[in-house]
Amino acid sequence: MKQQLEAIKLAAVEAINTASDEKAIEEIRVKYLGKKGELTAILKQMGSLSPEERPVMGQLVNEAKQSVEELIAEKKAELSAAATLQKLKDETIDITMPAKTAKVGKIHPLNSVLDDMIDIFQSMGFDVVDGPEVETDYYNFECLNVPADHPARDMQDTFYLGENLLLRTQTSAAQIRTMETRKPPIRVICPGRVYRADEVDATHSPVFHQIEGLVVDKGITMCDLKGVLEQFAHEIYGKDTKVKFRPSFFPFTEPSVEVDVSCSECGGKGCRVCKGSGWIEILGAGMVHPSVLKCCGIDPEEYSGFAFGIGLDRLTTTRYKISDIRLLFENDKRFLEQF
Ligand code: 2U9
Repeated sequence: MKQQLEAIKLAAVEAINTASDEKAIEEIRVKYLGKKGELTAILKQMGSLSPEERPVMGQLVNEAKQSVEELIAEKKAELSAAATLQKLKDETIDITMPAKTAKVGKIHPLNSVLDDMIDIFQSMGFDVVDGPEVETDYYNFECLNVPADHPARDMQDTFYLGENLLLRTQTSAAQIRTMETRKPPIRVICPGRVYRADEVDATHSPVFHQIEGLVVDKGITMCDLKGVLEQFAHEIYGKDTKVKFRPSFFPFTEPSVEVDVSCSECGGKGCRVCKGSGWIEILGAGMVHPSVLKCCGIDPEEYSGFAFGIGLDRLTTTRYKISDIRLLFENDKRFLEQF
């Protein structure tokens, strides 16, 4: 039995010395010291010994158990320290490595121009309103006094989604909805995406952006229209810019005007940008047609108003000297990163 004990102890010491990780050491503990372990089993054989041999053998087994326990504890501590060291080594940060640069997004050029425009109109007391891009024939055309035979209502020019549903061709519909829900005084701008069935080329896109404005109150005149739009043109193009109002026609405004500014490229002398005229057209506007006010439940005898529409895309391409409108919609990062 003594020899058997010696052999078990030797095998245990050998196994402990060669254990390579904490899992292996735990398996060794179970193999020798566990409930069914080899050293535990030897204690159970003590019953077969004489009463004189029993305490001697008992002491030897206990000593062997204790020394195996101590060796296991030492090896466990050693392996745990080695594992911690290895973990620290693996997690070491090389502070000499070049840092990963964070990619910072840029504001889209259309949004930069839009932000400036919103700032200008908000400083003049306008609220920003929003509306759906899918509209009904009623809000997009009928209530805006666009007659049934007007070319804009043609399938060739408008994207119809059903008999009465369409992709809005102007943001005016959102302002009709505003007039239905708010009482004058009304002073709103409505920026947004609009759609027309245009052929695509460097200056035309079937989706483009507008900012429309509407003012309705008692005693609003063409003077108010001129004052607001002149102020806007001076803020966008500079104080020395000349502003010209030309008579025009729109079904939803009467009288109607188109507004030109002196060409910022040549100062009005005439160049390639202004096609030799010295002027650049920037927006359309007019006094809201009485039929439009009536359609929204506003009495044209008591109230009057003016409205305007500005194309955002051409303003953006001229400001940043962008040669092709399609670049604004392609989301090519190499293009967008330049702004
Ligand atoms: C209501 C009544 C009238 C908005 C207006 C224009 C003139 C205009 C164009 C500018 C360039 C469209 O994007 S563009 O092609 N717009 O010329 N828009 S008056 O008139 C309104 C708006 C709302 C209730």
